[in-house]
Amino acid sequence: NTKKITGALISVYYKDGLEPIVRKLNEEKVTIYSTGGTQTFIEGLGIPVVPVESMTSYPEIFGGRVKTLHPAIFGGILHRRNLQADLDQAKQFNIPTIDLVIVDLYPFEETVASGADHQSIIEKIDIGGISLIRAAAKNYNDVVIIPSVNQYAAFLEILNGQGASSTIDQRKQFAKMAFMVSSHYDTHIFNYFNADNETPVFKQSILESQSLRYGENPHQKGWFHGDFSAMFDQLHGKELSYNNLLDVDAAVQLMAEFEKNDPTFAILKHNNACGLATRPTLAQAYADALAGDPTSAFGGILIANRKIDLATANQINDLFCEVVIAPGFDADAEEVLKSKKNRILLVQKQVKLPNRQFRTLLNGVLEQEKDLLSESATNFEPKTKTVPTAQEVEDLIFANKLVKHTKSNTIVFAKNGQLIASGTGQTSRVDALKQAIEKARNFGFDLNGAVMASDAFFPFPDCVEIAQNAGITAVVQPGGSIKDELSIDYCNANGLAMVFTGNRHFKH
Ligand code: 93A
Repeated sequence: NTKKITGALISVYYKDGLEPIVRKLNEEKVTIYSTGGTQTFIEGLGIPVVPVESMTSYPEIFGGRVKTLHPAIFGGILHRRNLQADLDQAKQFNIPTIDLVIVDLYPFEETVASGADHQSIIEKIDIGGISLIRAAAKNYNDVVIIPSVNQYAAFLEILNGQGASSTIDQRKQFAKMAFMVSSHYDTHIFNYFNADNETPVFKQSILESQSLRYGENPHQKGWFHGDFSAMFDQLHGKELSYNNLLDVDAAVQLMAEFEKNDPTFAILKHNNACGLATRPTLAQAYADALAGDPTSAFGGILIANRKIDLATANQINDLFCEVVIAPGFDADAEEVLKSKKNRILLVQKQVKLPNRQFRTLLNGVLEQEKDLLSESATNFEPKTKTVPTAQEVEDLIFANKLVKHTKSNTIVFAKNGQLIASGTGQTSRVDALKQAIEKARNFGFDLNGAVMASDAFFPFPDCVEIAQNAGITAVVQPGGSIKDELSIDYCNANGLAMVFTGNRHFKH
């Protein structure tokens, strides 16, 4: 599947880096075709070159706006070498064979950045070059496309290694880079035309777009790029807002941890759980999730891992809440919940969500894999003389799942399958712990026998000491601090059980 290169079309804006490639092609007896400036450059190296004008019988016209846009050139690239009809037509119309295209596009991005005037910027929209790239990439079966200076090194290595030839894998790889170059180029043109910011910048991407009433606040515009209806059936209520969507995402990711549990209900506010409980019935789970923090639950996002029944719906109905998400709703339960006009009811479909996360910052984007690591008892490494009881192990697993979905720094308390309290998004771990203790007491919980989970290690033994004084009997944390021993010593001296997971679960 190796193909020889016999004819090359070279049209590059910046000539840097081209010389070794052209010399090698010449050595290999490849016919070189070229446009004005590139032709002059190659001739300057003392290498023979055929001007495109002699292929098209046209000069460059309209100030260079039309130089390569001609059937002789595009036919030379696009005719299929394995189709006799195409070969016959190429012969009939005197079309040359072009099996290598090297392009370096007009520097559009750079011209915009230089502060040039509008007309100069428009002139830097490359038409012929981008078409050459698309044509050669489309016909990667027969043609090698070098779409920018960034591919010169890889191509030179091929030339030096195997002469003027290419394999199908190499051609396909270059074609991929070609479409990357062309989409990147067009994105910059789009961004320039979208200077008024009226159109969302992701609009040209493969995602569907929908404009939202507003962004995080009413004075900010907002859009959602994605297909909401592929994930949820909305049975009732107003249109979801930007903040609703953030909460729905947090709720769905949190509940995925408890998918296989007994009936579990969670209430979220500002992307954090303020209540969560696992119980024999969903109605009980709801009641105990609400008990976790009835104040925060007002205006909250509710999610269940079971179909919502009438008993649960009747209880939910007393609460003002924004969204209720569940795998389904019994007909009578749905009727009850629909009594509030704006209340959003969502049936979650069984679809796999992407495992990547993106976030914009500075002038770029951060990308990472989602934190899909979830610990069970087998991941618990006992660190203390006292080991957790069976119930404590259950609660440690439970609290550790919650900690992963709560903003850092965080501390989570749990007892008998119920979230007792958490400290969320604090700048110090001790503050998160103190917040959790205060909340637990405010809502009338007895912390004796409750367990504690931490998203990251304890740098000092102060956390275990404060927790133990509040009644906590077992602790799960990643470990890994140089002062781990001090926390372990404190637990041993005071009868606390502590296990390490080795896995940190920051959420920023
Ligand atoms: O104005 S264009 O879009 N019209 C064309 O037909 C065309 N063909 C190639 N610009 C065109 N090019 C571009 O010219 C190439 O992408 C390259 O950037 C540049 C090379 O011109 P020269 O060889 O004259 O320096």
